[in-house]
Amino acid sequence: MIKTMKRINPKDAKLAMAHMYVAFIALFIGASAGLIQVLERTGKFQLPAGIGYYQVLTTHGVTLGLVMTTFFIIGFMLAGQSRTAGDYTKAERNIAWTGFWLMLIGTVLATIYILLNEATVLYTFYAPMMAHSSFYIGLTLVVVGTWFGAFVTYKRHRRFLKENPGEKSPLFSFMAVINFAMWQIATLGVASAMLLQFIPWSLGLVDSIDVLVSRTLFWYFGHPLVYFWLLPAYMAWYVIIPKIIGGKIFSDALARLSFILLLLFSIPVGFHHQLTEPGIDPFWKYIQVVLTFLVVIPSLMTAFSLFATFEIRGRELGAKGLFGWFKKMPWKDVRFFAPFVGMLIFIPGGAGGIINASNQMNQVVHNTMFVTGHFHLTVATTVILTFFGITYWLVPSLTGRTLTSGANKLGIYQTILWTIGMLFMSTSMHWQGLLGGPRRSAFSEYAGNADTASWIPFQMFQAVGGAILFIAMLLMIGIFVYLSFFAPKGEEEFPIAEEADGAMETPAVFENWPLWIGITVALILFAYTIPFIDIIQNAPPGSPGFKLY
Ligand code: HAS
Repeated sequence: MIKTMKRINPKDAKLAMAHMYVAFIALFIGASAGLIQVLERTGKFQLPAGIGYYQVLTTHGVTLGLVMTTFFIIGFMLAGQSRTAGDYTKAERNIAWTGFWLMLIGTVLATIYILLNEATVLYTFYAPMMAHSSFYIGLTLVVVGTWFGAFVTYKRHRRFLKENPGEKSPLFSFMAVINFAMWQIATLGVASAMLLQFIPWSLGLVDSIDVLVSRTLFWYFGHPLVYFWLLPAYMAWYVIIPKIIGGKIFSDALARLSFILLLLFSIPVGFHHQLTEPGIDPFWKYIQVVLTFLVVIPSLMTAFSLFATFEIRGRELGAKGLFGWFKKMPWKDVRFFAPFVGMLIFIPGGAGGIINASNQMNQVVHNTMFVTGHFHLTVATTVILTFFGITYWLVPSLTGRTLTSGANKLGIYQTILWTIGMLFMSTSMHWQGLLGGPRRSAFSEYAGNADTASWIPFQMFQAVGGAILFIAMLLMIGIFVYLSFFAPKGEEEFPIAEEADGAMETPAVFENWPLWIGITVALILFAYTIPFIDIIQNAPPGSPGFKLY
């Protein structure tokens, strides 16, 4: 039976909170690095003390893209599973703590080497740029640590099904299992690149690296990485938002189906990040572009489901017409407002993704600031605003405090500031990209070049956006600290919605894991086996590697 209590077991709460602390420290470091970057790109600001632009960019990408997201997501998923499927056992909790410590040790190790300027290889660590071996070992520990969290999640889900024969599993727990399954299958790619290529190469055990193999393994992981960020936001949209607006989940079956489709199609699509790379047969790029368009479908299903939830709730409250629901939503409740703005921004963010994925258009935008604009809308707005929306109730619920009306109001300001800052940043990034402005380029790379003068105004806009975002980040950190340590003691609801009456029954086949994992593996083998053999058979001599620092 699904638990209805408001708070979770204090020991599970402590575990989830440990992840949150690391996530918010990473947010502070990463967003501060972001401000420094946009200032450097105005050409009016010199980095002090010999700090390099690419070092700061690596800090920004790794702390936000890999550390902040991963810790937040695992903390959220563990808390949500404990809330919906029930407490973890002592053994399960110990496994999750082991994962947490491994991730933390790995993060500290990688961060030390980035700060020492010995791992200035950006968050995608493309070879032949070479980092200190400890950076790769650190990241590998982070990945291995996440597998412990995954294992606990599968175990708890299974235990629920065993303890409640014939009952449907909680939707949240089901979604957490899908997200971890996708992550685990995907991280096998990056883990093999680390263990078989980067670590031996950076230790000097081999003297060269096959660049295309390493990039292919990275992007086999890299696209599902972005869905690993997105799916927890979808969990909140499907399971939590309906409760916050006083409504119900439109359809449990539709939600599960969309997650299954995301599992199936999110991995065999990595080539859409490599469309301009020589060495990969265009036929297989074409196949993966087709699969990319298939992975858009579950997002459209999600949009449909959300509109249905909003409309049904709106009509219950007396709304009429297609968009009458709009006036009936709880706009003053930050738990709704922040994720809603995230959803809204996902409409242009998703459209940008479809542009990127379209082969011919990709030739125009690849490696330009357009792509940077795309991911500042998707991950840095849609996903992050949803994570902030979760923080407002999750943190007080875990720490035994309450979301006060003052903190709620500050949260609304925070959301508005973040959105304005990001609109400045990402609009100018998209535009600059269309004018050919390259991504990942320090001002000093093109300073004084007459052809590039047209980019400068956009970089000024990015600096304005970055400054607003920095203030918004400080505000968010302040709210987080307040909710963690200073808000009044009390009980904050952990909102979990129920399914609408009369919704279609959830087919039992959705719980058939060998089937879904089997199809996922088959699709991956189909999309990757032949081109991968081809890449290896026709490999040019390996690259010796170089350092950016
Ligand atoms: Fe992407 C590059 C294609 C989604 C993140 N992407 C990136 C990179 C990142 C990233 C980080 O095909 C850069 C990587 C790097 O460093 O090189 N992306 C896509 C496609 C989608 C997509 C097809 N991306 C995301 C998401 C991300 C993310 C999500 C993070 C969370 N992306 C690409 C491609 C590249 C790429 C190429 C490589 C480019 C290159 O050349 O390097 C799709 O999943 C998007 C589908 C989404 C939709 C939107 C559905 C809308 C919803 C909201 C409903 C709103 C409501 C409110 C209900 C179709 C669900 C409405 C209210 C009203 C009042 C109207």
